[in-house]
Amino acid sequence: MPKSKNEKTAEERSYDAASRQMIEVAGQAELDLAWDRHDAQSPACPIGAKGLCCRFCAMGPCRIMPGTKRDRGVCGATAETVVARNFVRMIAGGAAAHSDHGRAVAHTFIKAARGEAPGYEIRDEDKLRQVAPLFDVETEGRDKNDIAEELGKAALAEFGRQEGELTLIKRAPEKRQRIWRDLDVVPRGIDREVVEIMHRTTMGVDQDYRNLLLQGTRTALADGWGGSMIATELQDIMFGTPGNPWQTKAREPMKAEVNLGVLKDDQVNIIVHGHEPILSEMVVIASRDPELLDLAENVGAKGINISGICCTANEILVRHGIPVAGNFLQQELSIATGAVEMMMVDVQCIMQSLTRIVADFHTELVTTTSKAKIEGATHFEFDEDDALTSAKEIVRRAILNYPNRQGVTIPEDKSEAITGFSGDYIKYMLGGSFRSSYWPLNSNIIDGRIRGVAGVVGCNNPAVPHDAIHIPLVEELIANDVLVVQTGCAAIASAKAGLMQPETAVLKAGKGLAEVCETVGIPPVLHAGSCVDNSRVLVALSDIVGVGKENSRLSLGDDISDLPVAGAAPEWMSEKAIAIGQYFVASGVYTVFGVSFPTLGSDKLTELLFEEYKDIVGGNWAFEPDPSKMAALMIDHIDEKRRALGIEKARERTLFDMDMRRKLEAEG
Ligand code: SF4
Ligand code: MSK
Repeated sequence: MPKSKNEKTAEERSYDAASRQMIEVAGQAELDLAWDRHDAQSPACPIGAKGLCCRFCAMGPCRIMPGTKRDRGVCGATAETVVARNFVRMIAGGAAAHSDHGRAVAHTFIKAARGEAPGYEIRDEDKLRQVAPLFDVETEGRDKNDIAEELGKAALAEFGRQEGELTLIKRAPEKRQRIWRDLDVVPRGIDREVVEIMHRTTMGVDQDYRNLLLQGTRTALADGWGGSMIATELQDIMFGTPGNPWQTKAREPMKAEVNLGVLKDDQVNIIVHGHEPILSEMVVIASRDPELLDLAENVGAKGINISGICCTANEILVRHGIPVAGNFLQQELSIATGAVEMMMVDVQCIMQSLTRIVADFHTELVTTTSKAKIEGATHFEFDEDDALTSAKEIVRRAILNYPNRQGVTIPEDKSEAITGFSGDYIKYMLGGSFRSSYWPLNSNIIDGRIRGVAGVVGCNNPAVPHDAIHIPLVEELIANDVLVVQTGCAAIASAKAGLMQPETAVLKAGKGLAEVCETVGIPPVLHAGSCVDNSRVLVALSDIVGVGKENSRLSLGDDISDLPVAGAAPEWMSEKAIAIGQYFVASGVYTVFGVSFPTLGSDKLTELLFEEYKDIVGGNWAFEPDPSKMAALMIDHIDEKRRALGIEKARERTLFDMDMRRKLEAEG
């Protein structure tokens, strides 16, 4: 295989066949990809990589080098302080991104309830009636739009709240809530916690790494149990809960195709990319408009093909079965196919390099929100008061761009995936509509068929081969009877690798997990949605704890930290992943990150997060870049929790060697 221009082969850069093909194509065309820029930036600054660089005031920048005369900043800040400030600012960035998404959804939700945003409606009335009482909104005898307006306002008020406790905190097990209250880390308001981090980390304020981390924890909780959870719940009510069999228009998990092979050489291809489903939902509707379909035909196309990248993709995948073109590191590759008439972006995870790459093709890059403009892109401000008109206009532009296509190279690779396992749907699959609950899950964990549950989430990162950490990790977990729940780009990686098909249970899962999956009819790897949908996992974990209250025989402890569960983000890159990791850890979940870890510059702070947190919050961080060792850490943790619960039967971990991996790949 020829080498691409910066010496690494396509095989060394990606696990995924479609991406390898497009990396080759891009290399031959001398297109500049994230991998090339990563190589150009290497070696990374070792001081910054460990969190030891501070540029928070003009006396600096200061590079802290413990053990030398540069062991403090000009202001005297220690390694602990600098690393902690950088770490909690990452949490603030991530929490702000997820939460501002939640706020945007709440705005549209209120307008939809008032009938001021044509095209949007309250679709899942059952979920509306489940969520409203959490905010003390009366539902009895009230019209759905009345309830929704009051719920939307109550949710919106959480962002600017100044005191008290965030409402959705009470969904956590009581013991967990007590832990948070004792530590004084219950979030008071979403925006307030982010602002307080920015204050505390300016020059000369909070200079105690432990105290900084407490505020980091409070802010992360404001994300997971606040902003992200509000985004997920209101989106479900407004756009439909994935797989919810109780809502008015019954739904089921969606079968969809995933990978660059979903692009069509004879249709207008529009890729939606980013995170918020508010516009993309309307673009999906607009793409079915008969007038626009006629226009497409008139320009010589056989239809309009919408597909997605990153979490906007996940949002419309789990609700409508809209195909996914790829995950984070495939955004540039999708343009390099020459088959994309328009890439429409909203917020988060959008590379500025897209403007350079579209310049070599006919693709139009369109930004749609005043929060995220990109120099060189076309800006088309989306009007949510008349969303369908905006969406139709965008689709029309894409259609008119179709005749400008030049050569097209679309990889054939795509996989089928069953997706959209919201908590409600998992409970329904396990227990049926009359006794929908996690009882069967707890029972299967107790009898050992399912060893435990792992959340594998997060991004891609050109610092490690694309998808190549995700896939072996997930395969090793399921081979060891660990049920895997996924969100974000990690979920897309598994979907592309064919791991989200029910047959995967027979082919790749351990005997016990395969038995459960076959009986229930689910794959051993469940797609739960986008990055904000990690909040679904928090609710699911609380519900699993709650089973023990209903039936002590099925108890798995009285807190999330008692459960045989673990989390991982093997290829993370975004600050949002750090916020997610911190709220999982603070909720009692052992969480392993790959790639690199941003606190390694301070032994004391790393010790706090990796070890002392076990006793303080019941969950802790770990860092391990190797997927097999990462799986071992997670399985060992799960087994430790099983032993503590008295449900561990002695068994070996299935270790993967190269022969097994080759055999699995041949079978897959
Ligand atoms: Fe340096 Fe302190 Fe200023 Fe940071 S805040 S740049 S460590 S002097
Ligand atoms: S999109 S945050 S690259 S998962 Fe949610 Fe993917 Fe990470 Fe963005």
